[in-house]
Amino acid sequence: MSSKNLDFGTFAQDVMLGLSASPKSLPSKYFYNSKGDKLFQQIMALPEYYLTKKEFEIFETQYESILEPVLNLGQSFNLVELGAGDGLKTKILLKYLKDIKADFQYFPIDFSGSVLQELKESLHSDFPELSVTCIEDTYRGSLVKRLWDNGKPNLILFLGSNLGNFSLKEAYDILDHLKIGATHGDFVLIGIDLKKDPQTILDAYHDSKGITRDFNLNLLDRINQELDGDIDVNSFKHWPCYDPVSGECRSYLVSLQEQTINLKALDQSFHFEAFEPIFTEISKKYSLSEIDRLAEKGGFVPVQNFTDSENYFADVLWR
Ligand code: AVI
Repeated sequence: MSSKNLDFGTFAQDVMLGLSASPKSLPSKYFYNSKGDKLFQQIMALPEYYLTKKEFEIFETQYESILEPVLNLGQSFNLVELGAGDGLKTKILLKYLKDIKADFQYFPIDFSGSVLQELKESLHSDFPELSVTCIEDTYRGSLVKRLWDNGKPNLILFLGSNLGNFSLKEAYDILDHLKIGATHGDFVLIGIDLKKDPQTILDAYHDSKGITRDFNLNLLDRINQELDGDIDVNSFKHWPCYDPVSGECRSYLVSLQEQTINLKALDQSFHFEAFEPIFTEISKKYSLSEIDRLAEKGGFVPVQNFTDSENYFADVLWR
């Protein structure tokens, strides 16, 4: 590939922009290639990564209340899921909806084609009669296109603290897009990680097995593979840090030495000073009052907050 022929918005273009910027950064959406998808599955099973377990608890114990408002509409509806992943939590809702013979269609959306393929197969074996339409797209892209729009009301799921992977400013932009996607007086259910003991949060992004480190470093592996790079992955250190004021857990890859990396596919070299960081991910946490403000400023009306027994995580239902 020649650097002159790069399409805007591609991995190559984003790497070029991110590594040329000061401070350097790489978009976290690129974690999710097939290796990254597998590593993320392992992260979700880690004892330190409480987020998945807490949200699972909320779904297991409160699925009826979560679904009550949309079922009370008394009509056929769409269950739309942004960033569906393995659909593990959603399957709890799907099972209940199937048991009560609810009339609905499921639209899982994910940026990762391989994740969608796996989800499609597992849904086919778990719920053979379910009407499923997979959409491979970004959050914003899918919300603007609204491929699911068949005039029926929607319950849009945005689970797993995916909103946390955006800064506050970007989160408002996502909420603006959610309003475009939620046109029929729809409901949105958003999974949000709550502020808590900073150590608990930091441990979730600095696990003892080093899986999160590998997940972060996989960005450099991916650059090596896809852009013909010569990066020595071991010369970078995974460095997460949590700021209890902003609620931002920010992850970096810090160059342990002064070095120049070469990306042949881009015809480009990038220089790193010793201990120069690449910012790779934000995982933002909110308090319940900050969530109320988010709803109000974002133009949504809170319907109900669902939290786990330790108040670690919240799934908030808005209209
Ligand atoms: C997908 N996302 C909500 C995860 C998070 O917690 O920010 C991604 C992740 N990054 C490191 N561990 C997990």
